[in-house]
Amino acid sequence: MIPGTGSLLALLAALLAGAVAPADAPLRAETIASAHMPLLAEAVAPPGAPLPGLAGHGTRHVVEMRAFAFAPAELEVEVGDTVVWLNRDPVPHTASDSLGAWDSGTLAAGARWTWVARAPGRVSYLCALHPAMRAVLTVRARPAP
Ligand SMILES: [Cu+2]
Repeated sequence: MIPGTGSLLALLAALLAGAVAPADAPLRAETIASAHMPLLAEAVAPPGAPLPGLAGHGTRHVVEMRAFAFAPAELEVEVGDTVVWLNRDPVPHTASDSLGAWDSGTLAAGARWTWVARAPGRVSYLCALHPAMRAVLTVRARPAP
């Protein structure tokens, strides 16, 4: 048997499983609580409850990790906005700034990680576990009132 064949098959099976996972699968409470820097309100939210935004502090954006890709792969937000990475795959992923400024840590299947944009800039990020998973995040300065 060729070494690595088993893990390749497992990866393929995981990909197929991810492709057919229901889009509206409910999040599990324990995965929400295990996110690295949860907003307090999110950490105590019951499973399936809508996530409260940061009241008066910008827009909430969601990036899904699905079928070994970030969706959307390009996202523009403003300073003060919140970005939530949500792992829809049956395997762990990370969202890791390629320059090392921020890192979600390992997000298990169904887990999410919330991050608030603090400064303008354009960064590429990737999954540290699957470096072919890449995306770009642009943070724009908030327009003067
Ligand atoms: Cu990954």
